[in-house]
Amino acid sequence: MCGVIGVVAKSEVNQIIYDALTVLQHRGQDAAGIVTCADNQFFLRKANGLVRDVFRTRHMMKLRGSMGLGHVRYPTAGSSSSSEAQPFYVNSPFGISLAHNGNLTNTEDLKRDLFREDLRHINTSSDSEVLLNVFAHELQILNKIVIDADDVFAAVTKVHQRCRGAYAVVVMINGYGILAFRDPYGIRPLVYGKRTTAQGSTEYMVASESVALDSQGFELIADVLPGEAVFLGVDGTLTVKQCAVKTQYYPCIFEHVYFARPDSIIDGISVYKARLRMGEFLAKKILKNYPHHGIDVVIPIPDTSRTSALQLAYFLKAKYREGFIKNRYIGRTFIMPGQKQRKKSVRQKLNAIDLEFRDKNVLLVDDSIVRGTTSSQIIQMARDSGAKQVFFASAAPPVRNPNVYGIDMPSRQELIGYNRDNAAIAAAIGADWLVYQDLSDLIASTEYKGGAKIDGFDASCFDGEYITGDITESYLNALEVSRNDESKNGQNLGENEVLDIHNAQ
Ligand code: PIN
Repeated sequence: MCGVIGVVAKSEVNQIIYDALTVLQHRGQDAAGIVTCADNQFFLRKANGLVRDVFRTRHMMKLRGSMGLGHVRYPTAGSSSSSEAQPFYVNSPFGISLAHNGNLTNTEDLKRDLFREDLRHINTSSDSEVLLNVFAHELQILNKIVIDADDVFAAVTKVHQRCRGAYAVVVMINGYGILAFRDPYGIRPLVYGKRTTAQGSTEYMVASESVALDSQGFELIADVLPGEAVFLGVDGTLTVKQCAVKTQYYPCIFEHVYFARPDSIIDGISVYKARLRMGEFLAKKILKNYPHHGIDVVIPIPDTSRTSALQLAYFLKAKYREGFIKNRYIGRTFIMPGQKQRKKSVRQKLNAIDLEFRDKNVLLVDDSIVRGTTSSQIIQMARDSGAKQVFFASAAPPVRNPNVYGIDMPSRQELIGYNRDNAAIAAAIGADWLVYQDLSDLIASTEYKGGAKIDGFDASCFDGEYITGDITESYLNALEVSRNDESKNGQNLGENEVLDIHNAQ
């Protein structure tokens, strides 16, 4: 998962992009980058690390210009080295830079075609570099010295014809402006907004989540629709066009479960409201399945599940307590490479308040169970703190399938829900009983008056249905090989990366 930003303004944009990236930091803590453009020159700074570590004053001073892009990266298989941090750049035509959230599912075919037919060389294993070169090629073969928004949209139409998978993209074209587009299913989120300067001119921002707009004083205009492209010209113009021949609105439901910030509105759906409703549906299921549940206290596993747990407790008429305190200076467990590190970090990250557990029947709530490693350790912590019985509720259904659209889920073998039924998962994590959200209820959580006008959700990690229609068993098997922890460790996630960061001083 990644976060992208694009800004076209009337004055320097480096600070706005930096600040907006810190607001999107939850979407990726692996690498960060900013590219700006001034006087027909691009200025780029990107490296592994958090936004606050990657950009020093000396970098910011060099990031000149009134338009630019920003990116934060989540580590996905094959994209962990600092050379694969984004934005990417190609010099021809015009000078183009691109940042991307998502994952292409036909990268290998595209790479081959780019090399053999388009005579373009791809120098990394990043699908974003592939995407950039496909776009650049399609713009180049229009053979125009001067282009307009329609030419840019024509190139996007070709990108849709060639690229499969999930992509929410921002592109900066030297001398022209910033383009944003979303794949024909709208799998990954993308919004745009505007603000007015004191002098009365309009500035635009594109971002993965509306919270980035809010924080910088931009007012949300709309979500970029599936297949749609938005062009923000350097002259202050905004042009929107549908570029895909066939579209279906199928955003990723995992954004609502876990990834997005609760104060974001994605595709017209409030993430916070959806999470509240997840808790309500879970409570109803518990009351139905365990009418004599005997739960004394509902305790969230911080942070994401708090919203659902609060509503769950309310509908169960049970107490809600903060039983685990999080060390806020440790990164998210979910993104850490290597099982050993992952196991070690749970206790470093959370500490139990014994009094809230002692002699109580406790319902622990988490947003999802992926590998089950966190859940089993936390259940053990609850028991160590004196809980009588420990029940567990997951605001999402069992994760049984890998994600191919840009969320770095582990391989199937590593998913605790793979080939296990509910009872086996409960036993594996050590819960007295375990309740999962039904997928129909998860979907219903996002439905409310004034909510989204979508066709459905990409819920492939729960139901195994891949909306792009190109995910075969052999694709999943190949993914398996690239995603297991051994292979990730074999890549550049080791000590060298730490050195890279320090050397970039
Ligand atoms: C963590 C959110 N959430 C917690 C991410 C853990 C699965 N895990 C997915 C649960 S936070 S495991 O709220 O953003 O801090 O099942 O893989 O062990």
